Amino acid sequence: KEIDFQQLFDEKIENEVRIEPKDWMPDAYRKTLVRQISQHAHSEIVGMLPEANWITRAPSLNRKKILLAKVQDEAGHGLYLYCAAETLGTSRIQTLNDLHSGKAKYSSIFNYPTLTWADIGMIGWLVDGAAILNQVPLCRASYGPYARAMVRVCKEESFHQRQGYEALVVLSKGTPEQKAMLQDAMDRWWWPTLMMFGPGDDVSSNSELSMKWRIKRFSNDELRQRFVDISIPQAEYLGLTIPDPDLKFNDETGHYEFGEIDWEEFWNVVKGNGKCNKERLDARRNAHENGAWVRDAATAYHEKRKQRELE
Ligand code: FAQ
Repeated sequence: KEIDFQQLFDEKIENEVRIEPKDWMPDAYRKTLVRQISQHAHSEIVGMLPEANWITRAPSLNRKKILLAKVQDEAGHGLYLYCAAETLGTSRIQTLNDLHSGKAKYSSIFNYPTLTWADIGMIGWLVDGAAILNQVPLCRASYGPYARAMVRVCKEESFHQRQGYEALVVLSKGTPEQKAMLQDAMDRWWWPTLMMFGPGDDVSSNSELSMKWRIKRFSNDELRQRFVDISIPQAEYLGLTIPDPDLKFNDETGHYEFGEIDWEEFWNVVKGNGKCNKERLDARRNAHENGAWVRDAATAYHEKRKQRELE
């Protein structure tokens, strides 16, 4: 009897059995996973840049050590995720070429500049906070290598978020200048962080299939709402004003209602016209070109060893 691979796949999804690299899967499932995982990997790698900008200027040796460790963690997440994408049959070099040519997307958030030390705390608190909310459900994604990678990534992101919030608590108890710096960072990062969750559900083109295939478990708007509900009390503890005149708590629903997101700004950044898109891609291309000698040396070493084994 002929095996119905599609049916087998559907049953696995239905019964929460993980799909593994050598299993049969629909082409569109493979394609959307390659899309999401590679975008995610690029975000981790490009995401190192705004923070790396402050490693040399961290206010103490201790802060520098923490920031170095965090940025290294992000590199690890990126490499983990490139490996997960490779299990779907893509080559690393193709994935990287797509980033360097500007074809591939990465998270809009990393196209904003880090102007002050408070921005580094904001990235930890808000950006890593948003990343955790989005990624904890991905630990249950239907594709095994992606879901397993997310477990470790989320543990590390939790530490990142804590260190960011702690740095902001210190600023919130500081001088008037430090408090003003904190508020200024909040004013610049709040809205772009809400955009990280992606377009509204009505225009989120990939959501329907990703939810059906149990890659995504919650919609963009659901996660964004959860983020707002969690973050407002934390912002209040820091003594911050939320830069949204329309924000109000709805007693009936138990949720915060918030103002309209500037979607024009979001799509503009996604299309490559944000404040730092060019700078970020230039930095990645330069890093790749400057690292060519390492790849060449590794290849030459490998060839030499192979030759020796033959002799
Ligand atoms: N930026 O149909 P949907 C981190 C695109 S965390 C740019 O809703 P989907 C940690 C989307 O790709 C950040 N583009 O898409 C860290 C699609 O275009 P396409 C990374 C965006 O996939 C912290 C189109 O819009 N996290 O790096 C964005 O169902 C601190 C339509 O959107 C992840 O990648 C955006 N914000 O939902 C590192 C998590 N949003 O591909 C360093 C995994 C949407 O059709 C420092 N990814 N687009 O051409 C996901 O969960 C999903 O892919 C979403 C988007 C939720 C991001």
